[in-house]
Amino acid sequence: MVVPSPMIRTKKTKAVGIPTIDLSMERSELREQVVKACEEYGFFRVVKHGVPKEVISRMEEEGAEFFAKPTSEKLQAGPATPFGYGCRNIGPNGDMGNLEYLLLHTNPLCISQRSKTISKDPTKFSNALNDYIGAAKELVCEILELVAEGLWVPDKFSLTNLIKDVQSDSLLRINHYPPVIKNGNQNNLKINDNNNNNIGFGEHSDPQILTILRSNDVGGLQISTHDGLWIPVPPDPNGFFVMVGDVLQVLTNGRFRSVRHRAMTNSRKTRMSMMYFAAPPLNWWIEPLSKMVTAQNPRVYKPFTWAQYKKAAYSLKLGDSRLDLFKVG
Ligand code: GA4
Repeated sequence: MVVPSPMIRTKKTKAVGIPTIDLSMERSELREQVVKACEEYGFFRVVKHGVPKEVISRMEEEGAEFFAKPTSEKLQAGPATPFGYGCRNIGPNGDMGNLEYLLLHTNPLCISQRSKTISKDPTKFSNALNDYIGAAKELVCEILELVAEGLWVPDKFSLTNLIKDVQSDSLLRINHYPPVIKNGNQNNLKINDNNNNNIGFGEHSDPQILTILRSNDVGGLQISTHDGLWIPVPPDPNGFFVMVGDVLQVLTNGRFRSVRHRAMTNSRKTRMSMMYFAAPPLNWWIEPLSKMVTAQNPRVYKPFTWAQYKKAAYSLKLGDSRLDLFKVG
């Protein structure tokens, strides 16, 4: 059973409901719902996910504590090239957003090193982070198992194996969007005086397999439907949002499509979101699962390693479409 979610009327007056999936429901129905949501939107919300509230709130508190620090202290955790504290600059090719963030590799060794520059109590910070990452990873595995079952892939662990490896290149990002007042003052961040100053983080898809997003109760996230309509996503601090990334598009030979999304700023409240990006180890090969390639659905993508894909992503702008570079023919 799909839990009814609020209907949202977009500017073009199409009413669209964000799929909401209750993870406590019966497995056979669950896998169908997950596959349907991945096909239709590449995006859904999960409720009754089993992640303890305390794991989420400890992470949220650590994030809030970090961003409340004076800029000079935050800068000690940066620059985010590629990991650490970043402010307004996104990636290496001139993309900008109205936000500050922490971008971290999920490897426990990297976390214990980084925590020293982020918190006065690095052990507390890294414990909160590791617990959150562990819970997000479990959630991803549960969803990927359901995907594999729902697509009748013979080995139901073929997708989860990609991220369970100790060498997995998964990342954690905490984004902090202070309120942006048009032509006025903004806490900490200088106003971006162009027409896009209500964009917090520009339109893009995530390169990885799956993203688990959680935010506080402040809206701002928008997703694009396959026919190009932008839908605002009502915030839900008790739920998680799941996004299909580029690699899952490849693995399903295009049956799922990675969701394009963006974050808008808000003029009154601070938004904080946390994303876990589930990725394989750098040297692992990615190609459409054999079950997904048939005479009717010939192979769309060439094989490539995650390192090759990452390199392509980092050589392009945030909103560029990188998947086209890996198409057959
Ligand atoms: C988008 C998803 C993740 O936030 C991210 C981003 C990364 C970055 O901020 O450094 C990228 C962006 C993201 C895709 C294209 C490249 C790389 C910025 C950019 C211009 C951490 C990721 O893995 O890819």
